[in-house]
Amino acid sequence: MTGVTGQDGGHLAELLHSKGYEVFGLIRGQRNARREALEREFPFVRLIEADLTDQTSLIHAVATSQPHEIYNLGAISHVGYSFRNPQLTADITAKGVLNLLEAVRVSGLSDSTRFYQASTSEMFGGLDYNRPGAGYNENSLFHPRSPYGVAKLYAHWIARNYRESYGMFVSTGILFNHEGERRGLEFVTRKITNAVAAIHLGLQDHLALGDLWPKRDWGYAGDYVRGMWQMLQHHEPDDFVLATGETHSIEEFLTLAFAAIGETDWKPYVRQDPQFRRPAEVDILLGDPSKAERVLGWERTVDFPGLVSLMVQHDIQVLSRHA
Ligand code: NAP
Ligand code: G4F
Repeated sequence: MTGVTGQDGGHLAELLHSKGYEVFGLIRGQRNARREALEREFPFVRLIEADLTDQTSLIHAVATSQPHEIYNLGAISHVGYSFRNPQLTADITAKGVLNLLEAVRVSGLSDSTRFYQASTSEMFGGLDYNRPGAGYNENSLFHPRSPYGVAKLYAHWIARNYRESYGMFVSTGILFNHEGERRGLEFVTRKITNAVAAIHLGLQDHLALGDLWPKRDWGYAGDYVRGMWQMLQHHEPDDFVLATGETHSIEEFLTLAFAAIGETDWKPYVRQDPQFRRPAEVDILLGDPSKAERVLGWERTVDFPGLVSLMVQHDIQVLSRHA
């Protein structure tokens, strides 16, 4: 897998290990603290040095691992960061996928390797004209609103193109936001739960955020990586939406997160800071996961209140150790 140091990479490494897989994870950069942390947490993952922008390293990684399944999770995945670094985002999040698909093809493994591409609900864009009432599904219109969304749309179509052109087993998962205890602190849910835990422990007195009205379809990452695995076990490659079918605003997330520490009003603790606003916003995301439920038997174990509570409790535990 690529992206083994990320949120989904951690959940997926655990899942594949529990199923008896030999797991190889691509890691970039020089030996550092992150690599050591990864080696401590997942001693069973065999690390290969490679970067999605470096074709030779990917060919080497494919030759070393001879993969039956590839999960391409590596990307610049933060939407705000992609506005500040659009070219880097194109190189990694878009062209990186092409580099990896080509590495498989030139290695002669097109017929034996199954490939999962991490597509995203950001490709839909959440604008009035393309917003279906029952939620976006696999046939909905795309209108990406960020350099990240545009790069992912290229990645999505090049993945589908390799399926159609070369008959490769390439499946795409169009995943709506998924969160949890491994979520990066730069994403809004974890930023909130980490701050709520810090406020509860007296380590912080407020939290600065951007716009609070956007709505997201938030699920639990552990459930979503199981869906990725199910896509590659299916008898044919396809495209699948994973979502909860519910959408909530950031204000609703704040209400539940502060309620978890006994605070009924979050407003005194939250300041708005324009630096966290984006040049173009995705107003509302709502997904329709009925195809994945019907065809793959995919199901979720964590609901929205359960997700918020799990994250706040986790962050209180982590911060208590350092308080
Ligand atoms: P994440 O925590 O941000 O992890 C991203 C991973 O990509 C990290 O392991 C990072 O490695 C790696 N990466 C970045 N640049 C790379 C490069 N040049 N070469 C190789 N690897 C590189 O993301 P996530 O939340 O786990 O998401 C996994 C994938 O699903 C991403 O592609 C994301 O865009 C997509 N997705 C996520 C969601 C969601 O809600 N989480 C929804 C839809 C789609 P470093 O540690 O070295 O930076
Ligand atoms: O947590 P976010 O940064 O996630 P976003 O932009 O929805 O993207 C995530 O989900 C996508 C799937 O739809 C993935 F493809 C992508 O890789 C990533 O995992 O922001 C959520 C909302 C946005 O409307 C943002 O403007 O929260 C708003 N927000 C308000 N204040 C903030 C903040 N977002 C962040 N990160 N930080 C803030 O302070």
